[in-house]
Amino acid sequence: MKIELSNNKVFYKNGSSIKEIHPFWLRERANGEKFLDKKTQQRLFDPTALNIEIGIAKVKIANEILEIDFNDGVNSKLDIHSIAKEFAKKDNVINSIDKEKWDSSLKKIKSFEYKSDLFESKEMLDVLITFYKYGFVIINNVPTKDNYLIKFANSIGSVRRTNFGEHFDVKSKPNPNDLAYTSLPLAPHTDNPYRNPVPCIQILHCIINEVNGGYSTLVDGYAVTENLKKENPEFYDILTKIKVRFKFIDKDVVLENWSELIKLDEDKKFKQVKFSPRLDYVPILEKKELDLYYSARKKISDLYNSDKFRIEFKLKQGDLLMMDNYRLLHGRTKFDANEGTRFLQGCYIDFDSTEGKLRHLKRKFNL
Ligand SMILES: O=C(O)CCC(=O)C(=O)O
Ligand SMILES: [Fe+2]
Repeated sequence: MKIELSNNKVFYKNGSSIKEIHPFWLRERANGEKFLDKKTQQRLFDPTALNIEIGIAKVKIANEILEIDFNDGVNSKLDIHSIAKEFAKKDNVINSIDKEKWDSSLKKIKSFEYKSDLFESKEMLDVLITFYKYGFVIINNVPTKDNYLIKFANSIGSVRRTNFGEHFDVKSKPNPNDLAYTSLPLAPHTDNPYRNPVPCIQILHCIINEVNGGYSTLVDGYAVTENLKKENPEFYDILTKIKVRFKFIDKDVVLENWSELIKLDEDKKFKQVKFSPRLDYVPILEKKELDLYYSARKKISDLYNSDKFRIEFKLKQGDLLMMDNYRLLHGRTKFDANEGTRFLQGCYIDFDSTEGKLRHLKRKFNL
């Protein structure tokens, strides 16, 4: 990418293509202290109130700085590199971290040790990169007293409160309002598909684990759906098209959301999986279409539950598991509550928390 000038016009050259940059696009980026608040980098003027016919009176490039005099009297100096960065049309911080598909052959991924200054450290960047690569990360020895989980989550971003509260206690309880609060096994599922929007990231923090069972399980929904796309394109296709209804009922709330089991982005690439067969209601369709849908759902369920894709590990006291609820499925093996206490605390945060922290740390360490 190169910026070139000709006849008071600014062009960008990419390979053999040369295109003019709209003068108003450059004018909107006027960045002197009259135009941009130094601290917040927010505009001190409203570009929608300007005449969109504004043109360029004079322009030059010196020392990688594009200096423009606009014909409304404004002078602006723009860093060529910051203009070049704007030509990537997608977020280039998160998208530059390639997702690594994994299955049960995944060797132990890097786990991290908690320290009180973790959140502002370079290591935190590593924590977040691991999270974006694999869809989960584990941090050992996180303090377990006084709902420290909330402090932890709020040190990355902000806790997303739900009707379960700011956090929830995962232990076997009398009259549970969710099967998570029993000692039953939980097959791989994504959390809260009935919410709008669905919570992005789940954090589970092990406070006590005295039982023999109660292993945590994880499945990479990205790996499974890519496998399905290759092996059974017809199944993949229907699961990306039909919206099912997810529902959750409690005494003072009825939550409902419709969604495909495999959600794609605008480029038809993986965006999100939802899977919670205790909560989904398939719409009434032609019998033939339902034949295909039910076969497809059975197939993806078999894959999610197969030994080929599931990893299993035991969380010990202090371990904190942070997982992408749009990419991974999680569950647990059964346990016997008579053997002792198994107590996890959970909460949710959204992607703006981890993305915001990642960008902040990259800026802080000039990366
Ligand atoms: O008990 C567990 O390990 C997980 C429970 C669960 O699925 C949840 O809290 O969302
Ligand atoms: Fe769950």
